[in-house]
Parts: sequence; C-alpha cells; structure tokens
Amino acid sequence: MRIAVLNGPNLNLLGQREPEIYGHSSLAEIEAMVRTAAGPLGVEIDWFQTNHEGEMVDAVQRLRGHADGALINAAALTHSSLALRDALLAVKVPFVELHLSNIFAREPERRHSVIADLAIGMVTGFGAQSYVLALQALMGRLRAA
Ligand code: CA2
Repeated sequence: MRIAVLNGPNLNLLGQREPEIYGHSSLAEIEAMVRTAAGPLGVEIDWFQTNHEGEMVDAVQRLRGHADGALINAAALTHSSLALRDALLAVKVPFVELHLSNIFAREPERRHSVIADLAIGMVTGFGAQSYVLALQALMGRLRAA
C-alpha cells in the first residue's frame, strides 16, 4: 500500500520554535519516525510539505490513482481552507486528519476544522507520535475494508 503524508504551512519550522506546543522534533525527524513505522506494515510513504494553499490543493488532487490513503496535517489550513475541503471532497481518498497539538485545547479559532467531517478520524495532541498513531489507525481501517 502507498500512503501520502501531507503537511501544511510552517511545519518546516518544527523543532526550531514553540517546542512547548509542538515538541522538539523536526519535520525530518518525524518523517524518519513515520518511515520506520511504515516498514513493518509494508507501507510505502510519499512525504510532502508545502507553505502554499494551492500546492496543498494540487497535492490532494494528485492523490487520486496514486495513494491508497493519506495522513493530513493541514496546519493552519485546517481552520480556514475551503479550497482544501473542496479538493478532498472531489478526490475522495480515505484520510486521517492529524495534529501535533490538541487543537481543542487551544485558542477558539483553532478548535474548528473545515476538513474533520471528511476524515475517517482525527488524531490530535500526541506530538510527533500523532503521525505514527494516525498511520496505524489508517492502515487498520484500509486493511479491514
Ligand atoms: O498542532 C498541529 O499539528 C497544527 O496543525 C500545527 C499548525 C497550527 O496552525 C494548527 O492549528 C495545529 C502550526 C504549524 C506551525 O508550526 C510551527 C512550528 C514551529 C514554529 C512555528 C510554527
């Protein structure tokens, strides 16, 4: 199986600032963790990060026919991007929404996700481990289907 991991704006800064919210791991370290977890599951990982909404939309559109499922940390786009929502509605690839921080324990404007109802489910608040938990949950669902 092939799983795409899509990361949104500013996640390239992980490990450099706000470690009290997002932890100490860099995005490259999280990618390595996910690839390590994916190996025994027999999963190939396509890893992607962008700071641009349109590039995120393009990445979602590319999922069709290329990925069996996706893990999506849309970062700030989570809370606002109807373009991302429309792309996910069009592509209909099964995905798990994930966040490093617990978005429901943060500022009011971060407590709403415009994509959550399209996801299989959400993993939020486990730091870098959110990615591995989300991968395990997604694979459990895809293998049960
Ligand atoms: O908790 C998450 O994973 C978020 O998706 C992270 C986003 C935030 O906008 C969401 O509300 C929750 C922010 C990612 C930016 O990460 C930074 C890392 C270091 C320094 C500055 C930003």
